[in-house]
Amino acid sequence: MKIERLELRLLKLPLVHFFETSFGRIYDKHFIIVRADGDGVSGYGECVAEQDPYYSAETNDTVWHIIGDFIAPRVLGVEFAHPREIFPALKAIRGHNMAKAAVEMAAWDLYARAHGEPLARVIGNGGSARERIASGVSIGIQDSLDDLAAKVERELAAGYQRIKIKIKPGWDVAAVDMIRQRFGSIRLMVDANAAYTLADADHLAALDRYDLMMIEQPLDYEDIADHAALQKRLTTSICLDESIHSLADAREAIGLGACRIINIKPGRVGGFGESIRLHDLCAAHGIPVWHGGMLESGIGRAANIHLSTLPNFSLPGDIAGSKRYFNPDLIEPPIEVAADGTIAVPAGPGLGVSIRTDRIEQATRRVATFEVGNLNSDVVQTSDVKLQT
Ligand code: OSB
Ligand code: MG
Repeated sequence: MKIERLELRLLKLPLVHFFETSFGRIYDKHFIIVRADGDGVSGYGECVAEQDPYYSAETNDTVWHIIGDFIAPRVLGVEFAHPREIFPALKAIRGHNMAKAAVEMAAWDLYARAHGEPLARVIGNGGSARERIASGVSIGIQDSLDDLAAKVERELAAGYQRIKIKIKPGWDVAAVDMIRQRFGSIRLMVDANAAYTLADADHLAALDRYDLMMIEQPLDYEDIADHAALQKRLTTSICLDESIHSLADAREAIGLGACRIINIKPGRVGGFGESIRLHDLCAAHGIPVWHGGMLESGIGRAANIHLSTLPNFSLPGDIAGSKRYFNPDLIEPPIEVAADGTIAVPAGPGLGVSIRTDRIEQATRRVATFEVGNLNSDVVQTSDVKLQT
């Protein structure tokens, strides 16, 4: 496969409902879509970097810079036998996994489309992949416990197989207690997005009596050692999200007993190639994984569904229906969850969904294109589209 042209678009799309984590509240999603042209087809990738460096150090602006100045020159016009060769080809660039993953995702889609195969088959090396994936929801911090109860009720009625709520100091034990009292023994978990420290261990241990599936990323985003100490003091399983940036991080976390479960987000680890290796490493150590979410549009969401067909994705992921996020979505048909809380894996080539380029165009705030032979800034087309307010 060979990428002849890369196009970056920075999009702004309003969220159907605001999303609040321990980092704060957002009403709109600002994100980059990558289109890769080559081998007579186009592939799409979605970047999970956000406007602010809160979930991760990367932002849309750092991604724009790293792709344009460092990734594009290393992939354009280069013959790759398989998209899994792309991450190793970017080894000289330290970090910036979200930027790498966005380009790599477009390359996987391009490769799968050029071969007329669904992405899931390429990811699974042609093996028979599952046709549906188990879906859960992530419910942000709400203005009141009543608002939270209304949300949980709606998502359970929609069929979702597990509920995750975001927690932070001041919005934790009482929220979980309320859900257990009102909704009984549903599959429930919490995600702290690094809002606590080891000094909160006794407070967090108060969650042990609620039979949670797991507590996700309670401590610092780079920490592994304190998580290991905390896991010894909790009966609830710890799941790491932010702390796992690489296979080396996962090996260390598993070795130290810092978690019993790992959340996989391709953007966090540098793409599908690394996600597959991480999935396999966890499988070899008896660590179940599930697919995380970053409020993706249908493009990233479809890709996540394909990856989730691998066998050790044995817990419901944060991959829910399009209409919880964007209306309309950037794809047709939108991703939908069935009454049994599962989502069908799109069956067509590549991502298996059609891309609504008109909607992408409408949401675009900035465009840049990079072509073989047109790599210096004189010929790179960067135009700032006037912001609509
Ligand atoms: O920690 O899993 C997270 C969204 C943005 C940043 C971090 C996280 C999340 C979610 C949302 O939990 C999951 C979803 O896409 O629904
Ligand atoms: Mg998380």
